[in-house]
Amino acid sequence: MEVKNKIILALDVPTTRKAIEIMDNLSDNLNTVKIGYPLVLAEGLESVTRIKEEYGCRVICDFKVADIPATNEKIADATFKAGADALIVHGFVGEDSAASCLETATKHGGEIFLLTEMSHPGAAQFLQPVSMDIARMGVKMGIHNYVGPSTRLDRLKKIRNIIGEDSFLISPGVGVQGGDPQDTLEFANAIIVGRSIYLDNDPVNALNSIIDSIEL
Ligand code: NUP
Repeated sequence: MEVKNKIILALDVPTTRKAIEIMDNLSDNLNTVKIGYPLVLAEGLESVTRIKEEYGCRVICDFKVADIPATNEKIADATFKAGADALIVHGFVGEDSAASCLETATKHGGEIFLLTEMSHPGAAQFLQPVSMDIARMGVKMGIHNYVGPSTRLDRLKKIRNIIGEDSFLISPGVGVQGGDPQDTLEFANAIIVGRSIYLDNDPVNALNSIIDSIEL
């Protein structure tokens, strides 16, 4: 997977219209976006289909899927039918639940990203003690793509060591949450950035500044 400028835009905006307005200005410098609950709960999975059709970009659906295998399969099926290229899946629910998403993704020619440790402070409360085990589980399952935190680079480095250099690691937490783009890219293949771009008065300039600050 080649992510243009190593930046994945998190489109956590309330309407498809707003997402389109942002993408009209930024799409030249991006080929991958992440769409999650904020947009899909407001506008439906059609928002995924629309963004995909309009810009031809890769769409990662951030639904942090965390249910029993039978329900995960239905969630994954609907997501890929809407046009998603990849789906972010929680690992803490266990191998069977993640495997259900992986199998469904493969059936559709799509991919999953396994979420290991999250970037917010609360991740230290319950998730952190098991996040490296989640990464190990992913390796055992043959999963290629992972999500890890840019807010704790010592932990991101450990995740990279577990999953190996050939795996693909994307990292949220850059900007508003405190992570640094270039430092994160020492361990991650691409960074996920949302508010630092779409809340800026000048999103084009905000994106360009991040691109300028990283070694591509
Ligand atoms: O651990 C995670 N942290 C995180 O921020 C896993 C995520 N998927 N995210 C998502 O990344 C979060 O939901 C948001 O869509 C994006 C980061 O956005 P921002 O902090 O750059 O605005």
